[in-house]
This record gives sequence, C-alpha cells and structure tokens, in this order.
Amino acid sequence: MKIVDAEVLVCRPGRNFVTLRLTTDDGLTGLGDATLNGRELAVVSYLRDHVAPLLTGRDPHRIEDTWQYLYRGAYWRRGPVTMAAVAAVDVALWDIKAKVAGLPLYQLLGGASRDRLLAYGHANGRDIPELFDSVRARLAEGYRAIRVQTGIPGLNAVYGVHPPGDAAARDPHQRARPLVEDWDTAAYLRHTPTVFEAVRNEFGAELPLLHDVHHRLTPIQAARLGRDLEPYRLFWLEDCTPAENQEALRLVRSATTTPLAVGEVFNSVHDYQGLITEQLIDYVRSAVTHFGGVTPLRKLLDLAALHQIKSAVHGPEDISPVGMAAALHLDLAVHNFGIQEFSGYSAATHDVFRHAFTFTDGYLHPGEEAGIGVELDDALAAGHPYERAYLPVNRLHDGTVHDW
Ligand code: GCO
Ligand code: MG
Repeated sequence: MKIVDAEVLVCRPGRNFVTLRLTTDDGLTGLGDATLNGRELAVVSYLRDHVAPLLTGRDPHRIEDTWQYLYRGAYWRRGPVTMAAVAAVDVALWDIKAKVAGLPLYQLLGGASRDRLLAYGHANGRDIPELFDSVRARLAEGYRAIRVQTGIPGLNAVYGVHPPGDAAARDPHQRARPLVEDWDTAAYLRHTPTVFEAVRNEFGAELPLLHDVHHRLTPIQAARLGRDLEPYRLFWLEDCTPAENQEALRLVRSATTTPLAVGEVFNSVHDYQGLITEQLIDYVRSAVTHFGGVTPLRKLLDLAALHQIKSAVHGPEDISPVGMAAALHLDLAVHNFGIQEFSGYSAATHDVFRHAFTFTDGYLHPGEEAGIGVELDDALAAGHPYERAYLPVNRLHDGTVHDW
C-alpha cells in the first residue's frame, strides 16, 4: 500500500479548521487535524509546501517511521506549527491503519480500558447570576463536570467570558483583528475565591469544578490563589502560571493542595519533563492536534502514568472533530484517563465533519466505526471558506501586554 495523495482542506464552519486528507493507492483515506488557532495558514503551508511532497509513495503502515522521519528529518524540531503538521499526518495514518484492520482506532491502542469518558464543559458569566444560568445550562445538557470562568469587577473583557447569546461576541477567539481584553491581577485574586464560594453554596460540594487561569499569574500569585481556593475543593486549577518556567510550578506545588493542570500549549514531552518526573502537576493537557499526534501523546501519557498523573486532553471548539475523535480513541484506551474537555461544536461544524463520537449524559465515546470515525464533506466545507482570524490579546490598565 502506498500514499498517492495528500490534500490540505481549510474551512470555517463557525471557526477555521485545517484538515489533512491522505489517500492510498487502493482508495482508502485518512484524516488528520492541523488546526492552530490564529496561525492556521502557517500549518497549511508547512503541510502543502514541505510535508506533502515527502508523503507520496510512502507506506502508510509505517506510522512510527513516518513520525520519526518528519520529526528528525526536518532538523528544526518542535514548536506549535511543526507539531500540528506532524500530528495531522500521524492521525491520518492511524485512521488508515484502523480502517485496513476494520476496527475503531482504540482497538489498535490496546482496546477499551473503560466504558465511557467523563467530559467537562464551559460555564461562564459576566457576573454571578449570569454564571449560575450558564452552570445550570451545562447541567441541563448533561455535563457532570464544569469549568467556571467569570467577569471581574472593573474589567470590561476577560478570557472565557462572553455575553450569552451574542454570536459575534461569543467567538472572541476568532476575530478579524485581535480583540483587546483587559486585566488586573489584584482584582482577579480578590474576586475569584468569592466566585467559587458562591458556586459551592449554590450547587453543592460534589460538582467537579475546574478553573483556567490562562497563564496569567506569577508563581507566588498562583500559590496564593491555589491556597485561597482550597476550601472549594477544585477538580483543578489550570495554567496558573506560564509553564515554560517549570521552576514556577515547584513553588506553587509547595504552597497548595489544589490540583494543577498544565500543557495545552506544550507540543513535546520535553516541555513537561520536570513537571512530570517531580510530580509538580496532576493532569497533562496537550491535544493530539498540537502534540504531534496519537503516537507521541500515547508515550507522554505512559510517562505520566508512572507518576500517577492523568490525561485531560485539550478539547475546546478550536480542536476540530477530527482532533477530538483521535483524542477520544486514545482516552478510551489508556489506563490513566482523567477527563476530556468538550465545548461542543456549531451545527455547521457537525454537518461538515460527520463523526461517530457521541456525547451522552455527560460522557463521551468515540464510537465503533473503523478508523477514527470522522468523514469531511468537501462540498459543505467549500461553503464555509477560510477567513483570517486572531485570538485576543491581553493588556493591563497601563497598556502593558500581559499573558492571554
Ligand atoms: C481551554 C483553552 C482554550 C484556549 C483556546 C485557544 O482550556 O480550552 O484555554 O480556551 O484559549 O484553545 O485557541
Ligand atoms: Mg486552557
């Protein structure tokens, strides 16, 4: 069997997605997600101009060799663009191999280690009443674990918070020009514990609550927040400080028992090294799409398992259904599954990407279709052309750019 075609499809059914489709000489196809929110066309070029010419003629069954060939053969290793492109190839090859075997991908990864996958969804509100309505809406949709993000008194636009029902504002992650959000760490640190006290008083002690700090605190500020949130028993505090500085997590870890989740912006096991071996985190957040594919993410999760660290694969709406499906197959197979983020998709996205995975009663399952269980409808995709879009930027009151 040989790869005879590698095509990169870009569409925007509500938000931009980049999809690689590989075709073999006997007509089998495999899909891979190459979406990098805000820098999509960089990955398109990496695939079209540099990788695709190397794939035609290769044996699609040689997944590990192809991964090593693309990783080591490029010379310039790692980074979000490179690893999103490599991931798309990796997942497309696993899709093909599973289709040849006539099995859902998880069966090739060791079979099911569980019956279903606990999901978490996003609740947010500009204020507490709006937040409560959003939590109730997620509970009504079946979610059994909920990420909580709120507005902050004195700030106009904050990560993860958008007016209910406002379609344009609902998508701050995809704007024609970067939306400028504002930030005040002191106000955030004062306000956030009061939010979780209110949520616990309203929704009880058992509901798993997650919170994403989104890289914004210094180590000591993150330590303070982790300690202040201990009474509310969070499921985790995510990206509490920019984790390129791995020393920072050592300080935070020594100060608080609030569980820590890190890694959605990481694209290599080397980004995690000390965090895992020194047990400084509790969940690893990388997505199949941004970590180079199923092949390396499985290896990362096996390393994490040695340190009782669990998976929590990144799954917002900018991970396409192709990347989501690949994650669910891996989630089902590994022993140290933790939780799966699932924000859901627009109706147009569900139409363009027909998928076998399901979300029922708060749990996900990849389905039993051979391969990863996703097909892309080219005709429908063509009706949703790419439009350049940017993630927001974050500024302090004095205008200084801050981490978003
Ligand atoms: C999350 C992430 C997202 C990112 C987005 C960037 O935890 O889901 O932080 O909200 O901001 O994926 O493209
Ligand atoms: Mg996050």
